[in-house]
Amino acid sequence: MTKKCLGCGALFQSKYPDKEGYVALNDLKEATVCRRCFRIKNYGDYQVINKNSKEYKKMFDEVKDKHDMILYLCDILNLDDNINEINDFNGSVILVITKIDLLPKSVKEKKLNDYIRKNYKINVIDIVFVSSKKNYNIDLLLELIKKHTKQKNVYLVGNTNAGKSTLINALVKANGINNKVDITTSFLPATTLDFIKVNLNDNITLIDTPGTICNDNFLYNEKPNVVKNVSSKVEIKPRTYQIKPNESIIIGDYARLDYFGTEKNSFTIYLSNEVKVKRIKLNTNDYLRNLKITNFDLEDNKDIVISGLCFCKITKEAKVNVYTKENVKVFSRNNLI
Ligand SMILES: Nc1nc2c(ncn2[C@@H]2O[C@H](COP(=O)(O)OP(=O)(O)OP(=O)(O)O)[C@@H](O)[C@H]2O)c(=O)[nH]1
Ligand SMILES: [Mg+2]
Repeated sequence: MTKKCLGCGALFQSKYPDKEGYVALNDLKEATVCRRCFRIKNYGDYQVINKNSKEYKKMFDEVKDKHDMILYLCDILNLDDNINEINDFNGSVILVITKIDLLPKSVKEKKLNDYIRKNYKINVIDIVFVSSKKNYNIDLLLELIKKHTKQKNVYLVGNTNAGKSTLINALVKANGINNKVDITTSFLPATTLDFIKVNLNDNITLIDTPGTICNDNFLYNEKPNVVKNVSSKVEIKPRTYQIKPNESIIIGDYARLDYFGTEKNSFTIYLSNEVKVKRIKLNTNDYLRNLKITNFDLEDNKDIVISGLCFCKITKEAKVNVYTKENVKVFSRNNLI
């Protein structure tokens, strides 16, 4: 009988140590997780599995065609137009905004809810803001799932790292029936490799899916030590700068914002607390100016978002040049906060 890894969903195999699902032949009978999951869970060690992004896309498209309940997860720090793809799903969708513990507590859920409803035209049963880490709104989501699930299956979809596997572990724990579930989670992309079915109760099965890989996200092009550095683990302390015309903000070794305005402006950066930010006079140096440039001519109350790295709230109208690595998506949107 073919066995699947309970941590990542990969089929077990004993032939190729570098490929997904590897378990040494001697351990095959007893093993519940593959060697990669065992190492992530026990040593925080991570083995990158090179899976073709087409394979992920195929799995995602498969779920789009289903008429089951869908939980579409979006990390609050990664909110962008991609969530409009919710309307492509045949099933009924609950939008779950994750990692809400990373925003300052002063940010009101109602305001975020109104923002999403106003800025994205999505067809959802509800929007729920959760933190699996702080067990926030997990019971509320559990109730909604039980209330709206008509067929047995509930699929969790969304970008890689959105927190799907962490949320399933939290939902199952909160439900209190099946307490052996421990899907592998990690701060690096592409942790879950195949569908993983978890029975919530006799009527509902939660199905974890491998996250979509967006190659234009800062995180997906960086080495593990950089990903670790820029991934927020605790509440972000926003950093506000009163910027004068012809000043620049340097974000770690990753991005630069040059400000060309006519008057003083306020820039508030939401970024991992571990990344250093410096303000300099524009012409002090050319650091990071060799990177891709994106020009913005913004009205007042806009955010500049560097996908996967940070967002910067700018109060007044502004001309800003942003420098980032070539394939990273940079865009503006209305102020989220
Ligand atoms: N601060 C915070 N971090 C979270 C929360 N939920 C998940 N994370 C972290 O986010 C990272 C990704 O979580 P996963 O559950 O592995 O994400 P995933 O969506 O299953 O990712 P893939 O399997 O790659 O598709 C891990 O480092 C988690 O600890 C949360 O509520 N708050
Ligand atoms: Mg996962």
